Amino acid sequence: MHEFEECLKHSLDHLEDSEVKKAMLYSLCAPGKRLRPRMIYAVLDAYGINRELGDGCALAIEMIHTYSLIHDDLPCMDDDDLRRGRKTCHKEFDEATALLAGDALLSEAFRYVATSTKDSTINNQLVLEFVNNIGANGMILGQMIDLESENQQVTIDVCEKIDLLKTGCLFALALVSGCLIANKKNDIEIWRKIGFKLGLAFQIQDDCLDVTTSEEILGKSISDEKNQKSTFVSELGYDKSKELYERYFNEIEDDLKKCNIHLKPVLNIFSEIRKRDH
Ligand code: GRG
Repeated sequence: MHEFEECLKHSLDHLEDSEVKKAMLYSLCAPGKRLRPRMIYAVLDAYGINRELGDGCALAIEMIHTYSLIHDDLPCMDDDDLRRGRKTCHKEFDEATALLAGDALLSEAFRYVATSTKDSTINNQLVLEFVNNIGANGMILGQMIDLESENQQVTIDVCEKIDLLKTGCLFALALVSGCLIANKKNDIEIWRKIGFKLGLAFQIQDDCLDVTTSEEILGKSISDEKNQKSTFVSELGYDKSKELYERYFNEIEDDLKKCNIHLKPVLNIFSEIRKRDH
């Protein structure tokens, strides 16, 4: 992933120097796990396709993920101070610059998606997948329902919907993008299903980590309790939540084994996620 870090560092070289560019790079190059780009590369590896073909979408999805984190941390959302082991973007710069940095990362992402392969039909399909998964039927809708649920006790079904939209959509998008770039259209819906289940498992695991792990290790503020948000752990308890996400991880492995691909690269990243401590 060393090369990907270099790609990230240079991904905004075409922009004029400015405070907003500084803020974009500050958040983009902060030490994240790069899970979504790595999922794209893992799907390409699984089909034996050259990884470099995934660079455009890998940069784009990390930009979109970073934009969502910058906005999620703003005072009008979760109002957090710590992200990826550093001060949040609005604490390091200011609110207006952080808002613009998020907006600009979203815009720049589409430069990379629209030009990601040599095949314009595939590029168009990728753009639509991005829009569907990150927009007001996807990640944004998840954030809206999440904000509306603050200070209220919501059902497990609502918690599940929020997690599928906020986290599952980007995971599904990463896996489906890899599949589209590999030109394996018949497999798209299998990857989508795996991505959503993985997002749900990841988010329930995140709720569990929030109660067992410190902010120092997580590298982010833990604000669900402060913001009175219902989570799987608050509704089901820790043990049942852990049982549930372990069951989802097992089901994901079973689903994967049904695919006619070289499993190792994808299993590796999924088992790394399963074992994570932050
Ligand atoms: C347009 C105002 C506006 C908002 C955008 C904020 C937002 C919509 C959506 C929020 C999405 C969000 C923050 C979901 C949580 C997703 C999540 C699991 C984040 C942590 O992912 P990791 O652990 O983080 O992969 P790193 O830092 O390792 O990349």
